[in-house]
Amino acid sequence: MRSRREILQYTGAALAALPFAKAFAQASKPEAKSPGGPIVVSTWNFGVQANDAAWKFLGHGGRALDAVIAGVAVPEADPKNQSVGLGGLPDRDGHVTLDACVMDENGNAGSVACVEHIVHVAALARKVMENTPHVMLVGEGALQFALANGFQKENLLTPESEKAWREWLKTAQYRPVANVENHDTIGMVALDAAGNLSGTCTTSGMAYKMRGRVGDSPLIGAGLFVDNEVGAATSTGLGEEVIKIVGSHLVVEQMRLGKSPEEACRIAVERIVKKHPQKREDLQVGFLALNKQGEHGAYCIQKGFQYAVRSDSVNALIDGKSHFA
Ligand code: SD4
Repeated sequence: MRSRREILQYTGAALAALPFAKAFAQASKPEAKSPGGPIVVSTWNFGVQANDAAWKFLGHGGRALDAVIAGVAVPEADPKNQSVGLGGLPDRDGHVTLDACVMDENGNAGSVACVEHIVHVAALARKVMENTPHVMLVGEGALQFALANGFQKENLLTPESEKAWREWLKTAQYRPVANVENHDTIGMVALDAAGNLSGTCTTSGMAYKMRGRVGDSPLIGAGLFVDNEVGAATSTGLGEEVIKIVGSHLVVEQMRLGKSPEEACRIAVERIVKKHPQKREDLQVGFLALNKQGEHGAYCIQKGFQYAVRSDSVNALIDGKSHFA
């Protein structure tokens, strides 16, 4: 099996050698030729490593739901990743609060928001889906539920994240910039060999947010939506804008109308851009979609959003097309 570094070298060299459009076409081509699963896609460059973990299930006929939960567990447990799980940047008062949700092939959904002290919140959202009559638990109640279900209580604020927060406190200016250098959130959607779709989205949310702030990531329809008849979509970026257009649901509904994954993502992005026609450094949103045929695509507001794809024939990191150059 290739190491992560080898994969990045391989994909980096392949993409560097080609103009963007051609690289995108090449990377997408095998999916178009032999549609179907298994395939997994996820947001940002840390998606490459996460997809590897998901592939351990998908590549052996495993269920998409198991694959996505295992996949995102990698960045959740990585203390160096300051936007997901352990080591996530805190809110402006110094608390690390996590959001996550999950949907399976039967349309079941689970979600947790503003949870403290628990690393694997995507798995926790799955527990909410499978073991409660509810869809969403938040805050203290979500923590209690986690502890009652065997999750360990941990301090999620690493010395590095605490240092970054203390540095931020000197000016305390809230600028929600999300791009490849400082991205947040892993959204992952997968199609398994049985032809079933599932997805999850997990994040520490916007760094230095207000206490109690919840973004799009744990909201079914905003940060994630899965419809096993059609496809699945997830989002990253400024959650407030995604919530206001119920973004991932919009993407899936556009695929239902026959749009390709990329076109569906573009329509959702343009819904947001229409409200903010001027390019703004602090406004990034990216959507990522996978349809029932195993075709994938993404679109974002401004350059810088990348997504990772893994199937039998592809292991690549792809630049999402953007509205603004
Ligand atoms: C949020 N959408 O909390 C998340 C953050 C994110 O890239 O994805 N940033 O709003």
